[in-house]
Amino acid sequence: MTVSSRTQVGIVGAGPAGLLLSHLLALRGIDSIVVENRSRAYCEARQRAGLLEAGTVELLRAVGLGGRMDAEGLEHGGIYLQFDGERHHLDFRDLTRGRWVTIYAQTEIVKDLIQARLAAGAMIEFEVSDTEVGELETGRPVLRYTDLAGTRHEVTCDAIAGCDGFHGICRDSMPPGLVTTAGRGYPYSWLGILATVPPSTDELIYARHEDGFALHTMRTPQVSRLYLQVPADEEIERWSDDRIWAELRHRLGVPGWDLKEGPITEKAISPMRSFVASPMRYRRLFLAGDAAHIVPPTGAKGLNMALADVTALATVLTSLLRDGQAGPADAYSDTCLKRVWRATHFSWWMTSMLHVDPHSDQFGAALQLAQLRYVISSRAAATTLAENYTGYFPLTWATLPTRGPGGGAGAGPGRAGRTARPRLRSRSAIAAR
Ligand code: RFL
Ligand code: PHB
Repeated sequence: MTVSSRTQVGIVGAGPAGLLLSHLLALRGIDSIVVENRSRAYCEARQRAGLLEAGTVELLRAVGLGGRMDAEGLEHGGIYLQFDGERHHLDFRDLTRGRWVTIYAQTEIVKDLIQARLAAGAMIEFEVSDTEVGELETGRPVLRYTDLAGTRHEVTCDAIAGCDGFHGICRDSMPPGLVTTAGRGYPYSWLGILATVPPSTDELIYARHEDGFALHTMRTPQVSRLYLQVPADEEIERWSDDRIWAELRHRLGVPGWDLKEGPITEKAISPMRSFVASPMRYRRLFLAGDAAHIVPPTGAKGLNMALADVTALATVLTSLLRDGQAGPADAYSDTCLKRVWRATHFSWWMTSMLHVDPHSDQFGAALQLAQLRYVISSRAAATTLAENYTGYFPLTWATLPTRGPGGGAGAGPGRAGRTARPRLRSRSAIAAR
C-alpha cells in the first residue's frame, strides 16, 4: 500500500542544509517535510565541521537559532599560520575591519535545528529507505520513500530540495546530460581526532611541516580537535593513539609551546576533494550544499556554503510558491555558484599552500614557502586570506511579511504559519559585497 500526501517543499536530507531550509521556509509560512535515511542519533553525532563564518552566525541568530551557539560558541578573531618552525598570528579583526569566526560544531547546529523543527511540529522522517524523486518535468514533482515501519509514501510537492549530500540521489535524478561537473582529487587525506583535553591554543593553528600539514582546532574549552595530513589511501588501524600524539607534537611543535594530550574519543580518515556540479536546479528540483559541491576542509567552507545555499533557496522558494515569481528561481544556480567558486578557489589555495604534495619537488615546496611568507608579511595578502576565511560574501536575511491562509500563490497556512511571528517589511536579500 502507498500512502499519498501533499506538501509544498519536499526536502531530501536532514543534514544542516535540509534542516535549516525547513526552518527558514517555516518562518515564511511554507510547509515542508524532511526525509532522512539515517537515524536522528546518527545525524546528531556525525563529526564534521566546526567553524562558522561571521555571516553564518548572524544568520543563525536572526532566525532564532542563536541561543546555545551564543552561550557555548567560541569567537575567534584570527588564526595562527605556522611554517619553517615559526608561528605567526593573523589578526582578522584588524585586517577586515572587525570580522571574526566562531567555533560551534556541526553536531550542535544539527541538534539545535532538529530540536527547533520538532518543537514547531515539523515533520522529519528519519530512517527512510528507497528515496526517489520523480515527475520532475511537471510543476508537481513527487517524493517517494519507505518509512521505518515499511510503508511506502508518495508526496506530491510544489518543489523538491536535494539536500542529500555528496552521495545522495537527487543530483543523479536530473536528466542525463544536464549537469556538468568539475573537480580535483588531492593525493592526501585528513586523519581527524576528538580528544578530551583543553585546547593548547587560543586560536586555530594551521601548520605546514615538511612531513605534512597539521591543524589544531577545538570544540569546547574541554575538547580539542586535531587533524594530520596522511596518505590518500591510509588505513586508520596504522595510527595508534601514541603515534597520533607523537606526530602532532612533531608537526605542531615550536620552542616554548607544549601540546596537551588526553584521551582520544574518536578518530577517522576523510578523503579530500573539490567538486562542483552545475546547474544546481532542474525545473522544480533544487540542489543545495554537499549535494552540489564539495571542498577540502582546509578553508572551513563546506558547512558555511551549505547554509548559504539554503538561505538563498528559502527566498527563491518563497518568491516562487507564495508570490508566483519565477525570476529568483531562474537565478538560483548562478547566484549560488558565484559563492561556491570563490570558496572552491580559496579552499584549493589554502590546501595547496599548506599540504605536502607527495608528487611535488623542491620547486613546489619553495613556492609554498614563498607564498606563506608573503601572506604573513604583506597586509594585502593577509587581508585576502582573512576576507575569504571570515566570509567573502556575507549573508543577510530579512523576514518577508507573513501572509495569512490563502494569501499567497499555492501557499496554505503551513504548520509554522499557525504560530505568531514578527512581521517585517523589507524584502530579503543575499548580499554580495
Ligand atoms: P550532509 O551533512 O552530508 O547531509 C546530507 C544528509 O542527507 C542524507 N541522505 C539522504 N536522506 C534520504 N535519502 C537519501 N537517499 C539520502 N542520501 C543522503 C544523509 O544521511 C545526510 O544526513 O550535507 P549538507 O546538509 O549539505 O551539509 C554539508 C556539510 O555536512 C559539509 O559541507 C561539511 O561537513 C563538510 N566537512 C567539513 N566542512 C568544514 O567546513 N569543515 C570541516 O572540518 C569538515 N569536515 C566535512 C568534514 C565533511 C565530511 N564528509 C562529507 C565525509 C568531515 C567529513 C568526514
Ligand atoms: C574544525 O574545527 O573541525 C575545522 C576548523 C577549521 C578547518 C577545518 C576544520 O579549516
